[in-house]
This record gives sequence, structure tokens and C-alpha cells, in this order.
Amino acid sequence: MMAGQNTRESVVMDGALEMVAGVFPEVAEAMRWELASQRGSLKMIASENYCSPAVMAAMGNWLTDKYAEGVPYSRFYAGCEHVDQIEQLAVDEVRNLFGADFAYVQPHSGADANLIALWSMITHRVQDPELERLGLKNVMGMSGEDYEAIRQKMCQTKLLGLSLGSGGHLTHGFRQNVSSKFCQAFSYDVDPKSLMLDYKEIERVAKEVKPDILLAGYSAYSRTIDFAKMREIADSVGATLWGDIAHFAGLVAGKQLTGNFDPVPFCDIITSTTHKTLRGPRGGLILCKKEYEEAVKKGCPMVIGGPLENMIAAKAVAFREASQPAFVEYAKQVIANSRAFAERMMSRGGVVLSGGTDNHMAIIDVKSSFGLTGRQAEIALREASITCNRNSIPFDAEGAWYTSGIRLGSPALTSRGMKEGEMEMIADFIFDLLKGTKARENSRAKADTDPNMLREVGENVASLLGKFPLYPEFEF
Ligand code: DSN
Repeated sequence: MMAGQNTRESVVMDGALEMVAGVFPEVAEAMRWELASQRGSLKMIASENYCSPAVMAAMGNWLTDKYAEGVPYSRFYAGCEHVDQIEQLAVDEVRNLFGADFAYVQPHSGADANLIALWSMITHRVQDPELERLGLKNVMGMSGEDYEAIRQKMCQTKLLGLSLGSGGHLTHGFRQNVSSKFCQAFSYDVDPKSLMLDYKEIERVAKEVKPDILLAGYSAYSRTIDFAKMREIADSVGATLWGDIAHFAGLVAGKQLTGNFDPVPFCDIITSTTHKTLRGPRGGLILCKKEYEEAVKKGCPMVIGGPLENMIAAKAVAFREASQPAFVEYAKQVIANSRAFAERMMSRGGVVLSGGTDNHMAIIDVKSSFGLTGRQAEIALREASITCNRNSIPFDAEGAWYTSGIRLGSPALTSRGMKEGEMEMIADFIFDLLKGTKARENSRAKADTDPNMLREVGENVASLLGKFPLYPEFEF
């Protein structure tokens, strides 16, 4: 579809903006600017993507007006026939997509999904056997003392996950996140030399900690996870295995992570977002083995007040899109693009953590490559319309605010149609720009880029973007 045509998508979205403008013009104006900004920059935030106009249309409509606490065909409100149908379609589609026993599509975000999953696992391991011992069906009939004893025991549950510094997520037991407040959180690190997961070390830590729950997943790590090995480690200490696939769900759905790297056959419970490599609306998702179904299904009211059926409709559309053969090609290209970028960056002398990538992201140590903090690099790149995020690297001396690294992802650029050649060009843009940027004395935030370099890279970025229009269906 060429830009400039009066497309169906254009009519719908432009009409929507006009309606918004009729009520609150400044909001509509900012929405138009945001589109212009996304069109006019290279989006390399590894956790972002572009969903389809069909996904957008499914989330912005009257479905938002329906309350539907409960699960399909078992709700606390009347009039749920149609949202029941939509939610069930989403559940069936995603179960088929991943080959999971059970799917729960209500979490509003990955963090919600993680909270629900964590409490479900704790419930399954501690509360359920205790209830059985007491001959009770649920906590309703329990004495206060019994409940307090169970609660205390639940809070002693041990969770072992990848540390935040090594690329784990806040919700994996970080001390300032609620996940570390209702259980005991422990962590393992990547190997200090290779900066990769070291399964022998994970096993050693697991034997020492004896976790009830072993977590495999990351937010900033550029390699794959061997889930078969993680299962072995979990089994060796009797732990439940939790996979957080928020970042790479699209690579699993797109059949690029198979065999030992496919989390589904090995994990008891899997959490994800739906908007990263999976290219759906913002939201969360849980997949699990049959035995966790009853606990997970109580995500509302355990964590969430009520499902957002408009977002669930959009998830259903995205799951259907991810089930198409074209999505396999997409996922394959995401990895090929990430590799092409990392290899080119390294060939120029940039330091890419762990010496490359096997997934959708590469993390550059900008401190040792360019003498910059992540914050300085992030700001300099944005000046040239390259959007990425600073990220701490393992054992980072610059801390989590300034950082020594930047994380660069290929999912959004791949959605825009870019291939290996473009990714190599982009690696050159980034290398040249950061090489031409000097940190200001005594500042970890400010830096100055050679104006000629900034202009040249900015022009090159604009020229490249011109060949890959974003949302050409929208003629505004
Ligand atoms: N904020 C997401 C990311 O950027 O990886 C994780 O929640």
C-alpha cells in the first residue's frame, strides 16, 4: 500500500484523531507529534515494536466499556456473552501458538503477569498442600491462626532468578520491587568473563540456596536460555521452573527458539508481555501446565481488578498474526538483523557484551568503547534520531542511572522492513556518532558531539528512514 492513498486504515485512524481533537485538541496534537517522532527516528529500544493497524483498531473501541471479572463463561457480571467469546478466542489462539496446556490473557502488563505467576506458584507449593492437610477447599473456612501459619510459610518461599545487574528484571526479586517482599529473593549472575549464563554456576547457587522457584528470563541479555538445562537444575533441587519470556516471546512464537531453547515443554509456568517481539498491544500473558490453571485463573482478583477486554481483543488479533507463516520470517529476520548489527559494531571496534547476540538485542559497553556513560550515549544518539535506552552492564561501576551500556534492539526496525544491509549501516552510524562524541569534564550526563558528525549521521538516518515508511497506510 502506497502512502497518499485514501486507505481504510487512514480513514479510521484519521477519523479517530479528529474525534479526539474535537474533545481535547492538545492530546490529538501530541498524538500526531508522537507518530511523527516514531516515523522520523530509528527505534532501537529492544522492548518496543510497531503493532498493526488491526491490533490498534481492536484496542480502541467500545469493548473498553465492559466489566468482566472472572474468566470466560464464568463471570461476576451479566452481559458478557461477546467478551466471553473474544477472550476464549484469544486463549485458544495463544495456546495453539505456543503449544501450552493453559493460557491466561488478562494481565495488563508483564509485571502483573509476574505477580500473578509468582503468587500462583507460591499458592501451589505451600497453600494448596496445607489446605489439603486441613481438609479445606479454600482459605474461607480457615481459622485466623491457621491462615497466619500458612501466610508465614508462604513468605518463606525462596525465589532464585537472574540478578538485575546481569540482565534480570525488577520483578524477578529486586529488593525495591514487591516481588522481593512476599518471598525470599536470591539471585545468580552471568559469568564475569564470558558475560553469559553459566549453568554450572547456576546449579551451584541453586544447591546452596535450595530455591522453591527457579526463574529463567531476562530483560537485558543477548543470548538464548537452555531451558532443558534449567529444568534439570530445577529438578535437582525440587524447584518449580518459571520462564519469563517477555522479551523473546516473538522468537518462540516465530519458531526460532526450538528444542532446548523453547521454554514451553520445560517450564511449569511462563510469563510474557505481548508488545515486544510478539508485536501485539501492551499487555501481559501467562502460559502454564494444567496443574497451575486453577491458581493462575484467579489472577483477577488476586492482582488485577478486572480484565480489559479491548486489550484482550487486540491480543487475539496479534496472536492470529503471529500464527501466520510471515511471522516465522519476521522472527528469523529479527535475529539476523541483530547479529548483522552486532557483528558490524564489533568489526569497527565497538565492545558488544558477550561478543555478540543470538536474539533480538545487542548491548554495547559504551564506556570501554567510547569513554561515555550510557546516559551520554543515549542522549547523543537521540540527537541524531536514533532512539535506544541506556542499560547497566554486569558489575557496572556507573550504577543504574548513568550506566556503562546501551541496549539496542532489532524488532521495530525489522517490522519496518529493514534487513542486514541496513543494520550494518546503522551500526556504522552509531559507531561514528559515538566516536565523535566527547564526555564533558566532570559530567556523567553531558557530552558534546562534533556538529559535522551529528549533521552527517542525522542526514543519513533521515535518508534511510525515507526508504522504510512507518504506517504508510495512514496518509496523515
Ligand atoms: N521495560 C521493559 C524493558 O525495556 O525491557 C521491561 O519491563
